[in-house]
Amino acid sequence: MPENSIPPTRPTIVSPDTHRVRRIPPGQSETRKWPVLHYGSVPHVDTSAWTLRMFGLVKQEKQFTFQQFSALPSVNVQCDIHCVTRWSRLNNTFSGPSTRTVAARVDILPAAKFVLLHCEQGFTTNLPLDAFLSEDALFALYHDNAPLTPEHGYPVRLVVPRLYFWKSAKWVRGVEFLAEDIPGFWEQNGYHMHGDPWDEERFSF
Ligand SMILES: Nc1nc2c(c(=O)[nH]1)N[C@H]1C(S)=C(S)[C@@H](COP(=O)(O)O)O[C@H]1N2
Ligand SMILES: [Mo]
Repeated sequence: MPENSIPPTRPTIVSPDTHRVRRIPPGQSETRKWPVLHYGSVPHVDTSAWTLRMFGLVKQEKQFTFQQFSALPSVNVQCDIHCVTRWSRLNNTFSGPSTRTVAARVDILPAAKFVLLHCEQGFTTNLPLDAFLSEDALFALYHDNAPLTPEHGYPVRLVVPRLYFWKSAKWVRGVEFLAEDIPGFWEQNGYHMHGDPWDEERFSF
């Protein structure tokens, strides 16, 4: 892009849940702050060594460098987020390539029905492929027009607004396409395999 050209505007996707009359799911309370929540420590990620690997049930594996990934067409997603620890934060804008844009860069085999996200330091989380590919799901590089901070997932995190926020993997490094649903980190510790906040799918027991 020439230096003085206007940056391309990103299309805005409004998460369908923001149109609900009551936007706070059952058992949740609204917070204006943005709490930080994760297992372990905040990784230091060097974008010159960063890659995103797409593997598993795909015709051919694909790996993006950070430069390639951040050049993908981006969207803004306006959405609400809901942590299973009972806070909800309304009216967030996340920006980055949609999961559909990223997934379109590989041929996903028909047998693939689930994904497992792989993150720095071995964190994983699982979700159905159709939830991963929902219209308001993206790989976010920005929140409210500022780059993600290290504690919120810099350089790239997943955001799937219509599932509990633990599915929104921070510091993501890989997407594995699977025929069977394999429990990720929190899911192995009793959290729900699906995690719909409107049905309070908090735990799997
Ligand atoms: N890599 C990684 N991603 C993660 C987690 C984690 O432990 N590691 N925790 C999840 C949980 S439980 C929540 S609620 C959100 C919190 O994101 P935030 O700290 O940006 O609010 O990140 C999710 N993504
Ligand atoms: Mo969470």
